[in-house]
Amino acid sequence: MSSALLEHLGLADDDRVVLEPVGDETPEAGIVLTENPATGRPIAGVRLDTEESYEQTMLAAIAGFDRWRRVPAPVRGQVVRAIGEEMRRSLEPLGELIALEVGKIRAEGIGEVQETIDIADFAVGLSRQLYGKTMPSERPEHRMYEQWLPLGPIGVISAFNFPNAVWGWNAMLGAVCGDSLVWKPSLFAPLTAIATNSIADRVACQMGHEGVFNLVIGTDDVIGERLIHDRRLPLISATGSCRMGRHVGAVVARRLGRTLLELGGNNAIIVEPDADLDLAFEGTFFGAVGTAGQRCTTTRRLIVHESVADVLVDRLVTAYKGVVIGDPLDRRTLVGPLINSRSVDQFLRAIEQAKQQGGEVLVGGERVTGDGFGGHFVQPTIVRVPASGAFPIAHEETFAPILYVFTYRDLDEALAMQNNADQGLSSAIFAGGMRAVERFLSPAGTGSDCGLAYVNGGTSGAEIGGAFGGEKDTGGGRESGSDSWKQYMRRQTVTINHGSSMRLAQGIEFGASS
Ligand code: UN1
Repeated sequence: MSSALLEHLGLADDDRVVLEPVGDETPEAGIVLTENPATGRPIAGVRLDTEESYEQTMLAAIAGFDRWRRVPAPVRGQVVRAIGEEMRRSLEPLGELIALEVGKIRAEGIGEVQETIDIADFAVGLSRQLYGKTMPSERPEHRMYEQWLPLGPIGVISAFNFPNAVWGWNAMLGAVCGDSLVWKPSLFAPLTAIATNSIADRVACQMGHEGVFNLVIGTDDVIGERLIHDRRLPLISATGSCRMGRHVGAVVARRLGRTLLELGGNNAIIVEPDADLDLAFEGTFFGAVGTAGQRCTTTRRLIVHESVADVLVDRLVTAYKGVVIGDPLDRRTLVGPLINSRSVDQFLRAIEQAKQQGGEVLVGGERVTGDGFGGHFVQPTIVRVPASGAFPIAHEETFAPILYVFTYRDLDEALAMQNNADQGLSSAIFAGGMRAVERFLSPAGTGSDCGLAYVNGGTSGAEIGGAFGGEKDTGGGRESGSDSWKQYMRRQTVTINHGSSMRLAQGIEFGASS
């Protein structure tokens, strides 16, 4: 399976990919092994970039930018359209590669590529809508307007869990905005990155545009640090942990660069007494179990009214018991492996701490081993939180399928619990009546404090059309839809005097003639 797939996606011929020999022995210096998390076995070796090759790529991106920014935006949109078409043709193999390399189930791998296709479509339309405003000047015979200009080569850092779509959000928007990209993907998903970037670069080059889509693969120490310190990159868009984001934010701020940070989440679903419990069940199930709990939007906390808690939780426990865990490429599987053994350790440690802090494990809580489970599998887990006392583990984002269940009596209490998290990415309420919904969405800002708020839908699975991101430790950035494109451009306010006298703003008179 894997070799045919690598062949099909052109990876077998890529200079960076080392297919043979891939054994258990430590690879030669400068090569990283990417492994299949379902088996724990290596898939291929990938050559890492060095400082020198980084510099070459950077120079290509600078030259690429200088040519690309001169291409009219709607023409750039046509290149993005062709990339979207090529992604459509590669939908299944690319989705399968994602499943193979990061362990998300096939349907979700394909869904991720679909997300890139969707943002490509969005970006094509956008390429004719990079609108600036016109504003009336206070002075006669003056005109004022703003225009949006390409920003530069931009740095993109992405995490393992969305190795294709997060690039898509940045790359498709950045490209129509006239930027070139230098992408540093996760070292857990280098093959997906190579396949993804090759598609975009090949299409762009065939249409005569070299140096727009660039890739650097390397460690955080060597390549990551170079990238974030590099003053030639006016924007660093980074997705990953809060710890990483804090570092990137500080380094880029010191050089007065721009960041777009999309970091962790500790997302909650509130379930009101009059909620449609079928919907609440489905939303929670996908939100908490999907992608084996490895989305930044994963539902980590269920805050359920005490009157419906038992019914809903019993139903979830039954469903969790029936979940098919296994090979992500097997179409029956709902839960694939975690990305690596460290994630399994963190899962086990969180469960241990939950128990020590008085939590009751209602289902799951174990690592899954045995035949066919050579990789990093764990059971989706529900923990009931003790009625009183601190429960600090629920404040941590453990990147694994653990759902903490809290109960509440009144909505204010539930809203306070939902907002009592360091991060502010995604939130949801299931409710029948509009009063609770309106309090959750209050225009005074007293409801959910998150960047994403869902009503009768779970916390994960955003469409591309909205701005995606969140507040507090989530980093404040907004990617994907709406007006997120503005972050990939620089704004210029233009004032034109088309008269024959010099008039100063604020009515100031200055000079001898007055
Ligand atoms: C992420 O986990 O970093 O809303 C992104 C979602 C997806 C994106 C998740 N569209 O769950």
